[in-house]
Amino acid sequence: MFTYAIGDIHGCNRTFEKLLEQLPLQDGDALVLLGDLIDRGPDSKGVIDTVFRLRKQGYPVTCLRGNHEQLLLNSLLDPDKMELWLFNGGFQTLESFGVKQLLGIPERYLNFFQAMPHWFETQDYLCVHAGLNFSRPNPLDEQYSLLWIRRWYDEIDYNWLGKRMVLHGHTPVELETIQTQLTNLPANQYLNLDNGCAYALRQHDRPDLGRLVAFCLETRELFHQKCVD
Ligand SMILES: [Mn+2]
Repeated sequence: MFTYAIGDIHGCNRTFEKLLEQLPLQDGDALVLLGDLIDRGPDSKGVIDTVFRLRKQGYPVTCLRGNHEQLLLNSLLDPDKMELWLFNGGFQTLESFGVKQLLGIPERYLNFFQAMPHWFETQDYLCVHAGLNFSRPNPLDEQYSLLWIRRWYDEIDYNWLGKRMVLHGHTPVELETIQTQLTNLPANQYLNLDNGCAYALRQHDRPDLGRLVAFCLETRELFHQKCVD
């Protein structure tokens, strides 16, 4: 039985489905999505529907909360936060649901967002969206950093971390960086799986980005799919 972790999908459901086709998924295998399933890309609703389909097929799919899901949830509680979410890709998410307002999104999807955990742990791995604030006695207590932190590698408290390896997304890096981090995984104990899939959708000067990345926790094999959305 294998577990596959997948980086930030950002509404790129066609790419997500193509990546899934590449994975040798078998009964009993599990998936961990590292957050930011929604926003920016064209089909956030479709991404959640793909998760629902996989679960129906019997695959346990853990969907971590990313800062983008948190922006959506914040807007639900406080309409003043709405603009920030909309301008960070929330418009595209509403569009994918064919609605103009957040409350137009069907309840089962809102319940899905509300239920997303901030982190997930296996025997060997700690999975988070962005990273950890190691200045805290228990870095898992600081939800803000789990969703937003960048450049935390120099602060890692290896006494606290023990033998666990951290898998995360949130900060797009080149495929080459991901491969180097994989080589150094036993020593450094961190691996970023975000190659900025949604960057392929907009004008940018980062041709080294634009793929969705998956990683098998047991075999340590990397899979990647160029954005087709
Ligand atoms: Mn993020």
